[in-house]
Amino acid sequence: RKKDKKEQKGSTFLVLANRLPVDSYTDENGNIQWKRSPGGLVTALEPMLKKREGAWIGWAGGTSEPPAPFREDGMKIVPIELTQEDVEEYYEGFSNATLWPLYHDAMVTPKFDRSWWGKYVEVNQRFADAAAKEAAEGGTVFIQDYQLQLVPQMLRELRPDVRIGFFLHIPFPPKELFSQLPWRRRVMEGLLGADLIGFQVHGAARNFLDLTRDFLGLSPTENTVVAKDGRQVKVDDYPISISSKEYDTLARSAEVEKLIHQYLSELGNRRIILGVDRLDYTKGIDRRLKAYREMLADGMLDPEEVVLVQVAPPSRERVESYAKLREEVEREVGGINGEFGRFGLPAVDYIPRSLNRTELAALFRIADLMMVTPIRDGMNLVCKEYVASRIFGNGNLILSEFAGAAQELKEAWLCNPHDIDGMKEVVKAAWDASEEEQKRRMSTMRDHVFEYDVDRWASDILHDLGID
Ligand code: ADQ
Repeated sequence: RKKDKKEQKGSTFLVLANRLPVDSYTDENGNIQWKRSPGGLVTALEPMLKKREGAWIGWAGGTSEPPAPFREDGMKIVPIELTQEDVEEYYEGFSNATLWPLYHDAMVTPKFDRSWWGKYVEVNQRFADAAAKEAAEGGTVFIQDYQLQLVPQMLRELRPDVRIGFFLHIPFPPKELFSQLPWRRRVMEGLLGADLIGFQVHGAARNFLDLTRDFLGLSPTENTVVAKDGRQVKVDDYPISISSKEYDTLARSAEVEKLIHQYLSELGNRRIILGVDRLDYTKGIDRRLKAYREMLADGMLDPEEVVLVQVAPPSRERVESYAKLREEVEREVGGINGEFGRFGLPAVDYIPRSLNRTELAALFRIADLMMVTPIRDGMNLVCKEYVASRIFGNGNLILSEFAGAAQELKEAWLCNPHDIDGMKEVVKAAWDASEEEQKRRMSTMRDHVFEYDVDRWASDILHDLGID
């Protein structure tokens, strides 16, 4: 009863994200049940959601009518409905075929479609309305990512009493690219409705602040800008991270040990190069395969001694460029295996599905070289997971300069994925690195990843939002 009363007053801490932190499944009696989906963000925000009267507003996936709000794991879950058309225009369209490529260096041409924009506005308004209804007087609302950039302003208009934070998980582009967006001022103004805007890296925060001057005529300083209505908005970088200790513990577990034996016997007596990415054109999988193929062809690597394990679950398959990428990657893998594989021993072991954390931890532990080679990436958590899993303090992380994580993991073998020859040299150097050299680099990176874990990220950003 006490809870009901509290609920009527609304939530004092609200998270808004495109997706809910739960997935639905049908139990043995045919009823729909919910279980928490794995992910660092929900783990990091959980203490605050539990401490306060917490709620999470988001889309459950799918287009069937969502259930009424319910409680799960100590928080209130508020599902947002998306119709088929919403999914096509707001999500697959404006979010993933306009903003995603534009914010990642326009490496795939962004599509500017006016009806997609209209739907983006409409769905952002739906999220803002739901938050306005749900938030307690003077509460805090923490909005996530590029799908919801208009919500801060929309929510402020409805509820000037709440504190609003926004965090962008992907890069924020420089003026030269952002200028292409026909609705650029609307997006800037949308974001500026927040009290705090967080980015992954300093450069992204800088890009945003510069644009407040160029497009809105404001006068930003190092970390703040005063909006047109006189509010001070804090703009800073908050590099996101992982639950490092959890990964370390998992990597030492008996289940992982068991899988390691299994994998090693399946992969033969060869050293392992590993890639783990969502199948996305930003991740540089094609360049990695090209460099690997050339190294086999040049004799820099011997196919008897090496295998590339590439885990790449398909994502966003209904967006055209993703379907195309999948074909290209699969053709290249087939080509490499045709040329360099032997019966039962492929040169590339391609796994086109998602693995669970135990399986990933086992792969991280047996990978001599981990290749994280995005063309552009807001942060990239896979490289941090590799570092946290290297319980013996050795191993080689090859990391693109264009991942946000490269700002922190300076001891990695850094590379430019556009420079195939350069990348081959770096792989070769890492391949030949002594145990001592590996440990020197890895121990510094481990210290960093353990100190700056996702709990540290959450406490830093929530502290600056004024809730501790
Ligand atoms: P993503 O682009 O999805 O995230 P990333 O940070 O590397 O990229 O991965 C997120 C998670 O997915 C990781 O925990 C990883 O283990 C998992 N994952 C990746 N491949 C997997 C596989 N094959 N099987 C199972 N799990 C897999 C966006 C931004 C990033 C930013 C994050 C968080 O693009 O730059 O780091 O958000 O802010």
